[in-house]
Amino acid sequence: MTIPVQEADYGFKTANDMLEWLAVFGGNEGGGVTRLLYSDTWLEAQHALKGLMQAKGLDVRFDEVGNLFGRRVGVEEPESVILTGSHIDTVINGGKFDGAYGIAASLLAVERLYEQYGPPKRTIDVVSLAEEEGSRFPLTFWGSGWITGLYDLDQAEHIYDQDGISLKDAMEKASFGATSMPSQLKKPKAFVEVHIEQGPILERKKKSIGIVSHIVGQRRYTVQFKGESNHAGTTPMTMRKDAMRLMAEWISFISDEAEAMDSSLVATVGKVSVRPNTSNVIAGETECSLDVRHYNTAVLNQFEEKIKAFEERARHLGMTIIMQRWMNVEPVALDQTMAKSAAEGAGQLGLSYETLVSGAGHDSQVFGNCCPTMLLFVPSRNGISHSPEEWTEPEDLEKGVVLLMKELYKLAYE
Ligand code: HGY
Ligand code: MN
Ligand code: MN
Repeated sequence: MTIPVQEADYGFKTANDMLEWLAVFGGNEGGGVTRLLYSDTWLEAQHALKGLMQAKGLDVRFDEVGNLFGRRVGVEEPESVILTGSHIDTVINGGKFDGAYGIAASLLAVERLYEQYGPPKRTIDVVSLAEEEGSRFPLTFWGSGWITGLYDLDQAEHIYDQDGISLKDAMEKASFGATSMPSQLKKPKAFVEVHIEQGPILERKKKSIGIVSHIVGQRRYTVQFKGESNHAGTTPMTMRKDAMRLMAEWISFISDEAEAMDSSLVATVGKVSVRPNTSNVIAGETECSLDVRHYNTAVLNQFEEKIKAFEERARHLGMTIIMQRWMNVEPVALDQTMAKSAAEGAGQLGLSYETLVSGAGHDSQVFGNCCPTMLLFVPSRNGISHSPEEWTEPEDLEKGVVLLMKELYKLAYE
């Protein structure tokens, strides 16, 4: 496949300019962006970023799964690697800031540090991580999970997207997988990620920077409801095994339970499918997603028990519910020393900041279990994300870059 690389002069001086350019890859009507793992738009974006990194004088390479690295080699401790970046993939019709901003901010920070101070003592790798969202395949953090050893390649064989394409086949079609060049899978000395908050706290509290202390635990499930297809006109209400009605009841039940159980617990059904999905047929089978999050594992366990109890109701109606958990990421506390350093840095720069828990999942929660990790936020307008309405003011984007520069200087130059 020839990769059409968007011609650009690469002279970006702001994150906003770089994000406008990057949003072309996978840009949808109405301003949203869709870049699903190993899709053509994903591949174009990674290759365009490779061109940008090369134009900035970085040594570039891909690893087996398609993570893209742009390296500034350290002159004193080249083996000591500070990794900074975020993910290039998006949700379907998402915004242009989620993930991409962290890559843009890291590229700008590394470029400005080099212009001002020359090469670092320790190596800095800017990384465009292949996948974080779990938007195409029932798996998340494929990029950071590969680097940290959470995943190996044969796991890709038995995971399929909704068109029945395996992660392995999609990876190899994009020229990655075991066939590609071996990467230096080294444990980074630290990981630093800058990301939009995707929530309302910084805007509401009028703070420029979020310093993340913890990232919530996250569980994702596929839930199947099995009843019996039948005629919509001749089947009395009391004689139905209506999988659509059961799913609707279940969604109301789990939502009410989550609201009642704990004000920090969130449970979301974002995706449904119906078979045979015909207006004059009682649905015999339905399926939905479930995304559950909380900063305390005990609450996640308690909620899981609670919703399993609903299966008794289904049996009583002569129907079945099958709940399959395909993701279970524990809550993670990020490095307190790095968080304290970021607070000092923000203070020295005159940037207001707030320490907070992230309700959104991030690659930082994968790296947080492998090396000292720092996650910084910039405000999201109206707290909106995973939507074409996602927006952060250019001056807020810039504040994130300036603080990232300061923290990378401490990690790689001092
Ligand atoms: O879903 C999340 O929290 C993240 O945006 N992937
Ligand atoms: Mn993200
Ligand atoms: Mn996201």
